Amino acid sequence: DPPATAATPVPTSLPARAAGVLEANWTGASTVPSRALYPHQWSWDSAFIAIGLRHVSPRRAQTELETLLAAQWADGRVPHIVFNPSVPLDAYFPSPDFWRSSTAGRTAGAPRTLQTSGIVQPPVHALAAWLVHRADPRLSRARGFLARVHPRLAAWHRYLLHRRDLGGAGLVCVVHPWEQGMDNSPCWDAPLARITPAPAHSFRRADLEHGAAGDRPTDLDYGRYVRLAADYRDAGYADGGGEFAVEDPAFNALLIASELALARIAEELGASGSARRARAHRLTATLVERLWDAEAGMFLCRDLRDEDAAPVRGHSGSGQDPSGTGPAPLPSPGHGGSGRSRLLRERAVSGLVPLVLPGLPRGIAATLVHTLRGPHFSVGDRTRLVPSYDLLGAAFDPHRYWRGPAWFNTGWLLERGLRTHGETAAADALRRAVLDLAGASDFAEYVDPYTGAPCGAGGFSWTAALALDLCH
Ligand code: 9YW
Repeated sequence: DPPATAATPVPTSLPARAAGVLEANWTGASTVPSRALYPHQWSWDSAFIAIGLRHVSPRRAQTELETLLAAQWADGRVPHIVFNPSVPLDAYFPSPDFWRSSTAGRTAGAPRTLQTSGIVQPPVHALAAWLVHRADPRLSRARGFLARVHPRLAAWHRYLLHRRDLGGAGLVCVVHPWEQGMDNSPCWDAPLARITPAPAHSFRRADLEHGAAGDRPTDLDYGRYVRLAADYRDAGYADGGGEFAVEDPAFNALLIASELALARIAEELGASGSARRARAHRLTATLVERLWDAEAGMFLCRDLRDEDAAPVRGHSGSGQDPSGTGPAPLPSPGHGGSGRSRLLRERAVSGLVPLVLPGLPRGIAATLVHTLRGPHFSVGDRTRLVPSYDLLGAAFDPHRYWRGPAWFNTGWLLERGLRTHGETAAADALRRAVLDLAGASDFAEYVDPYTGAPCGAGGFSWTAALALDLCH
């Protein structure tokens, strides 16, 4: 090697580069997912970001979650976006004037002064809060961090378990594809096909100014997203009546993982965690009962609005708050446990995420590992990182958002799942892949699962945060 000169750039380590991304995307109270494409605070992004940020600044990681939870609605929902009032309205669509949370969301208890969206995202927050606490317990106790976030997290879970149990079986439903966080997953194609799209001229997409059209959802997708969100808003964000209702495996698995974290948080605060642990156990059994598909060797989504599906007998509704820590249980607004529903046959990464659950039956965990390695996902073989969708699926596209590309948050979750179930070598390999591709792609939003080529936004916060976490 030639001797280094003043002009030779000193290679910066991966953790330092990742921390640099988080620093650049920090706004003073929270972190934007990406400066250009997503200039506000996103809910599950903030949870993943806090998990990485805790290694750089436990204080900032706590603030990240506190800022998000400060925008919680009185009914317990944590909105999927908290808008930054200093960002111009046309920087992101749908903007606050679309959601109109402070007026349309009044009955549901939206904040009066903050502007938010009215839908939610996966509940990774209690898990994040617990991990953030553990990074610096002394600081956390001195600031009363867990004592302050615990009631909000408990209310958040209560909202999901009571207001969103639309199937009456105990699992939580998403009422919009954006809620599950994997916006244009082929899982939504069938339930979305029933939705009449909003006319293209009635809205203006801002995402295409920052991302390549071939990497993003289509205009037709957007028309349907807009229609569903507008209908929800026009119903005052009341739950139960919408045309889209799906039980998703990742959303529910993350809720269960967060219930387990809430049990530990309760214990740290001197209360009992056993009721929450028991509930997590029951929910895991319900997840298996409702969404496991032995033939596919993975979990699938259940569509609750398919009029052509055969009626199914429901299970007993959750209806209770066994923790006894919150207000009286609310009646479920769903269909009371009966109704028509159908498993959607698409194989998406969401159906592998339950591997993160320690209480998964051993045979199911082993089958998931097998499926991860098999031809549909080819992890450790033909793909470099877990694809978001079935490599053999008709809708597979290696570049289009959640229809094939590999994302780092799902990589992180599956790494954790593999480790939880004793698959140490596979977990180590996935960890290496996440770190290599995060660094090589300059912390891309997502990558081509075969080549690792970067797609979407660069300098993406959760990519940096989760890579940072895996460095520790
Ligand atoms: C959009 C912010 C969000 C993520 C979602 C992802 C995308 C927003 O970006 O949705 O405009 O499509 O799908 O999971 O939280 O990073």
